[in-house]
Amino acid sequence: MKDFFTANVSEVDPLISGAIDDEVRRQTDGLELIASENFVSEAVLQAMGTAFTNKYAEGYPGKRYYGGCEFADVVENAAIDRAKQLFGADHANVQPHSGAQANMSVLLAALEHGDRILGMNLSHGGHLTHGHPLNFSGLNYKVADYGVNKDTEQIDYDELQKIAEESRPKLLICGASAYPRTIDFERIGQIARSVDAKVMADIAHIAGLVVTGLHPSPVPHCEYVTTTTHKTLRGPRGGLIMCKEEFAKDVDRRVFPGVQGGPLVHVIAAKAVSFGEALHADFKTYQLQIVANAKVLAETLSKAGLRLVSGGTDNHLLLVDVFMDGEGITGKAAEKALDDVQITVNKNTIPFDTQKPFVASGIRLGTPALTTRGMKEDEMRKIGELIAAVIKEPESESLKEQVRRDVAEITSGFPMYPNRLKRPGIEATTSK
Ligand code: DSN
Repeated sequence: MKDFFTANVSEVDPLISGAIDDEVRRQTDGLELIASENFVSEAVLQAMGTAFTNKYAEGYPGKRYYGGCEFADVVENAAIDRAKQLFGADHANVQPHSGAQANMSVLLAALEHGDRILGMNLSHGGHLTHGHPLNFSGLNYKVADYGVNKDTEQIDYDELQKIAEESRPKLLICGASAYPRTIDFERIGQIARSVDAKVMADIAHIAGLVVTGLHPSPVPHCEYVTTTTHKTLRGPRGGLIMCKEEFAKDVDRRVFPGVQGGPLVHVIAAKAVSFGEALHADFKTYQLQIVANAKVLAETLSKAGLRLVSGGTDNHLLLVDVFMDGEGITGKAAEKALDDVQITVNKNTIPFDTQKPFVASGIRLGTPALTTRGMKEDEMRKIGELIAAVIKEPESESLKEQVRRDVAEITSGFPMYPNRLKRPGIEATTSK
C-alpha cells in the first residue's frame, strides 16, 4: 500500500500519464480559439486534483446524508457565497456537474411535463438544451422557437414578442452558444411577463462579461440564470444556477435529488477558487481584453474578405461565414485546414445555413483562452491574417508549413503551465 498513496501517475500508468502530458503540450503549442474553452489557473487545477474526490456529500451544507462533511461544507458555502456576490443573485446552487444538468434542473423546477417552452433555434445560435428535438428539453416539453432576423442576423425582439404571444410558453429560454451580439435581457423579461411566462437565461458563454459589467446582467430580469463555469468565467468544467429566493427550494431539490446524486466536491472547490479569482479587480481587465481582442480579430478577418455573421461582435466570439454561398470552403474543411496548422476552432452552422450541421458554412472563434495566455491586439492581427490565409488556400502544403512556423513563434512567447509540461527531451507517448 505504500506505493498506492505515493506513486505519481507517470509511475503507475504511462499510457494515461503520456496522454495528459501530450494534452498539456497540445494546448501550449497550439492557438486555442474555441469560444467555449479557456485555460484555468494552476490554483484551480490544484483544487480540482484533491482528496475531496473521495467524499460523498449528498444534500446541501448543514443538511447532508453522510457524515464527515464539515470541510465539504466549508468549500460549498464559499462557492455559494462567492457566486452570489459575483452575480448579485439571491440564491446559488453550485452543484450541477454541467450546464446541461443546470438547465435540466431549472426546467424540472419551472415546468410540468408537456408544458411549452420557447427557446432560440440551435442553428441560429441557441443550445441543444433550449428545446432541440433530440434533447431532454425537446423530448419532454412542447417547443416553440425563435431565431435571428435574416437581414441583420440579430435577434428580432418584435418578432420574438409575436412568437411569444402566439405560442404562450410557460418558460422563455434565452442565451446562446453562438451569438456574437449583446442580448437584451431586459426586453426579453418584458416579453415574458407580457405573456405570463418565466425566463431562464443561460449565460454560459458570457458569464465572465456579465460579472464584470461588460454585458448587461440578466439577474434583475429573469427568474432563473444558469451558466457553465468554464468558459469566459474561467473555472473548472461545471454548471451553476442562480435564482430568485422564492424559487430556491424548488431549484435545489431538482438538482438533488432530482437530477444528480453526490456533488463533485473537488470540482466545487475549484469553482470556489475560480469565483475568488473572478472577484479580483484584474478579472475585469482580463474581460476587457477578451472583447478588445475579439474586435481586432473580427476586423482583421473582415479586411481579408471573410464575412462575419451580423457584421461583427460585441462579445468574446465571432461567427465567420467561410462558405460565402459557395465562393469559399465549408466550415468542416476550414476546421480541418486550421487544425493542420495547430489553430483550433469549431465548424458552426450560420443562421439560415444551407449546409448540414456536421458540414456547416461557418466557423466559430473566441478569444477567452488566448487572452488568458496574455495575447493582445498585435497577436490577434497576426492570427487573423494566418486564419484568412489558410482558409483561402486550404490545400497549400507550403503555406501550411509556413503557418505552422508562425504559430510556433507566437505561442513560444506565451508559455503556460510550466510545472505541468513534460520534461524536455521525453518523446510523446501517444499519437494523434
Ligand atoms: N458545447 C458548448 C459550446 O461549445 O458552446 C455549449 O454547450
